[in-house]
Amino acid sequence: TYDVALLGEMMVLLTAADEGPLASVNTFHKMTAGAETNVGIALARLGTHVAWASRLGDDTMGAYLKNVMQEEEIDCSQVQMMPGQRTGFMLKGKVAEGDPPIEYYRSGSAASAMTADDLDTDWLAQARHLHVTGIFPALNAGTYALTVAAMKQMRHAGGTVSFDPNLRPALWGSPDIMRTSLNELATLADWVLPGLEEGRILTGADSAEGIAAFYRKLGAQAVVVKLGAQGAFVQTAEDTFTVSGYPVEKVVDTVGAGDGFAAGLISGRLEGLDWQASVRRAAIIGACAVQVAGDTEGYPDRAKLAELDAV
Ligand code: KDG
Repeated sequence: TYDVALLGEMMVLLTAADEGPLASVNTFHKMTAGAETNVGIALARLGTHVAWASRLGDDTMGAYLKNVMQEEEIDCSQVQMMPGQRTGFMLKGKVAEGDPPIEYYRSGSAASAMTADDLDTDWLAQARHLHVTGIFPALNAGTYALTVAAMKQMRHAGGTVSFDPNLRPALWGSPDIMRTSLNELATLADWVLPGLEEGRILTGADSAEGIAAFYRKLGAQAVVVKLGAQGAFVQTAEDTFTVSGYPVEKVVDTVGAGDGFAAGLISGRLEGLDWQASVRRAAIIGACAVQVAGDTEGYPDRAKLAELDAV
């Protein structure tokens, strides 16, 4: 049995060593990307048992990614290496501030061909929780249907589902399709975790309060609106409050922070912490993630988390 089940595409991330337009950068560092697998890595570092279902190309990059996940002690028994297919990758620029430019090389990748037929309900039944982001379902109708089926199945089996909309306009056909599809997925989630700007785009509400009210009405048990350095706004059936941000010395790269945040929240809740303590843990891990160049190398283990939490 596992604590958390994940679906989603993992990619090789080539991150620029120097600032400047991607086309003129000569040196890239090889790392890993993928919102769902980032969450998995952050959870596993805390000792949460994670299982990941996906496909990789039967190529060098696929072997590299699978090895990374296994080294993080994530169960990959549902990861298929597809003969003759390719593993996706992406480029990420280096910036002095703000979000970095990214470029995808993922269309036609092995993971993007998954459909609802790939859902193994016995596998999913072994987990207590499913975490979903808006990225994998954005790839195409097949991955969307697979995501919906997994969310429905998890709730049917009595588990909980968290959902991070993770807006990626480049992956959706249009802003309207993006909004409608992501809000439909939100109706199948117990915990909805938008960023403030994402929530504004998806709901039309201006404030964190308005965004939380929108998703509570759609049936979410808890809505956590991420406010970046300001922390997070939380609304549950019982309570409404704000958790302050954890101090950061220098922001190096914001990508991966939302995934670390989700992992902190999920691990806290599954360990029986209350919402306040879980969101504080989420904010700590988000703060760790923004201080490094890659998505995942900042995620703390238990000892590091305890040290940071004591400050
Ligand atoms: O949340 C981080 C992800 O955005 C990053 O790892 C890449 O999955 C990714 C994507 O598709 O943008």
